[in-house]
Amino acid sequence: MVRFMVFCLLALVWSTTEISGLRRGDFSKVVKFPVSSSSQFPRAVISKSLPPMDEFTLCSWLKLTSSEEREFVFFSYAVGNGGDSDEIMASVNRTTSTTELKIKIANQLARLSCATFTVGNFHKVCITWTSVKGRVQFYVDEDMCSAQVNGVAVGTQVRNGGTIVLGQDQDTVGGGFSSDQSYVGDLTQLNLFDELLDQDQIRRASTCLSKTFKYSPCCYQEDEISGNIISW
Ligand SMILES: [Ca+2]
Repeated sequence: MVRFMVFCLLALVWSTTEISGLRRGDFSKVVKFPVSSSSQFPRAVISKSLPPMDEFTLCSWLKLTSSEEREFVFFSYAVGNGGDSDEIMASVNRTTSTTELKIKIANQLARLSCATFTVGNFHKVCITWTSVKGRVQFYVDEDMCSAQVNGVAVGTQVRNGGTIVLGQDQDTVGGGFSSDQSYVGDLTQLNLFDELLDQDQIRRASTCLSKTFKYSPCCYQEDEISGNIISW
């Protein structure tokens, strides 16, 4: 399977912050997504396509710093145009009563309330999907959210040939952004695997087991596993 490293691919398109040269496990490089009134909206582009995948695990450390009640998209992989462009789209969605994690795969939505995800703290979020039964599982700080979702993109494959954008939703490939879906906060150590990780592997993915650093990204050192598709 093709392996490529995120530090080779990230091209920053807002401000002058330099995030090239990321090292695996380097949490000193945190991508910050400030509130912005720019028509571009804060975002970073990984200008490399993903391979076709019939299962995957996406992990990242997220610190949401806005308490607005809306959707905050942290990962978007778009293929094609228009309504079918959400090949993968992952977000945090806040309402008056809940904070949900959401993911769209092949334009099909899974959502689940995860009470342990709180605003203003770093949390490790992992989302797994397999085309078998279309099963989606959400993990916050290594614990699976209360339930799983089935029937999402059953028997399909995530297509290749698209573009990844961090911190924004793409309605078209590389564009179609809207301010009310922009991510506001910090993001680091994003890892993507083209396989279904189990709970023990989730624990070792994207670093950090130490209770001391439970809510800060930290390096899990030799037992850490990092994404074979995107590795940060
Ligand atoms: Ca949109």
